[in-house]
Amino acid sequence: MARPRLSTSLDTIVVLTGAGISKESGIDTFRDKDGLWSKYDIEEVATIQAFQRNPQKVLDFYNERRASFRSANIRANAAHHALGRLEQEWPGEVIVVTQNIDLLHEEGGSRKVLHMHGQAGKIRCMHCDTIIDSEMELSPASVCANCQGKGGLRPHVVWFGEIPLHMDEIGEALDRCGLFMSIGTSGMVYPAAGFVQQVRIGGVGHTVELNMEPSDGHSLFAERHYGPASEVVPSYVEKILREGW
Ligand code: BJW
Repeated sequence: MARPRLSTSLDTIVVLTGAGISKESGIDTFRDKDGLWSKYDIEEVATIQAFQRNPQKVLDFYNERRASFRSANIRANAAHHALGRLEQEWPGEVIVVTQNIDLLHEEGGSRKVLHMHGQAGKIRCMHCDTIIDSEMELSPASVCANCQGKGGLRPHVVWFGEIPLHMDEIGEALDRCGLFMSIGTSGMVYPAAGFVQQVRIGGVGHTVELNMEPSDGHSLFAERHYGPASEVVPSYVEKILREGW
């Protein structure tokens, strides 16, 4: 295993985020006690098989979820803003890799954001692969404006069994980063859960977990801090900007 080295100001920082960073903005997580998967069956709303079996049920789930993100109460919190500040003030590159489909990182000021599980504000046609920005409510009768096909429009999100987006770019960034931070993710969903191992085995980066509680893979991180994202993230960002890692 490569030994992490001390930071230099040109190091790339990769920040992986999960649902926990948006919890204090009013968006439910998945696997907490009150999370989405305590109310919905994953197999019925988050797989392509579910969509083929019962598209109305899957689209109802996503129509409601996508609409809820547009509520005026859903705003970036101090953790998103701290990462925006990190990108502005860190002399090297900062890449946010998010599993979240909301746009709160962008609202918090981050410009380099890779949405590996898609985006709530986009839809995709499975007939012609066209992806467009759209807030429209989808139904099995919705027609694609590009190919005129019916029944193929779906939210542009990544369900279980599908390949996450931007994987080549993410893999390359993990191999060369000086710091890998994992924020607000349970570490239960791959490939994101394996990023820390990739950094420790193949890269040179220091690894840090910031979460409400120890994640599944917490022991793989060299440094760990626990508490609400709105507190631990600004405080860790402050420390990095002051003295590195
Ligand atoms: C706070 C906080 C606060 C709370 N402050 N923290 C065995 C069988 C079948 C499949 C597999 C298998 N083993 C592995 C797989 C693959 C599968 C998988 O991982 N399954 C596991 C369940 C085992 N993965 C996939 O299928 C993925 N694709 C894939 O692997 O393709 C193959 C491939 C990969 C790479 C290259 C080539 C090929 C796709 C996964 C798609 C996941 N999709 C979803 C839905 C997205 C759309 C939507 O949002 O609706 O993504 S499911 C859901 O889980 C969502 C999330 O992004 C993802 C991760 O959840 P996250 O973000 O970690 O949330 P939680 O709720 O789990 O955790 C929240 C954390 O925050 C907790 O720790 C809290 O403590 C903390 N917290 N409040 C700080 N205030």
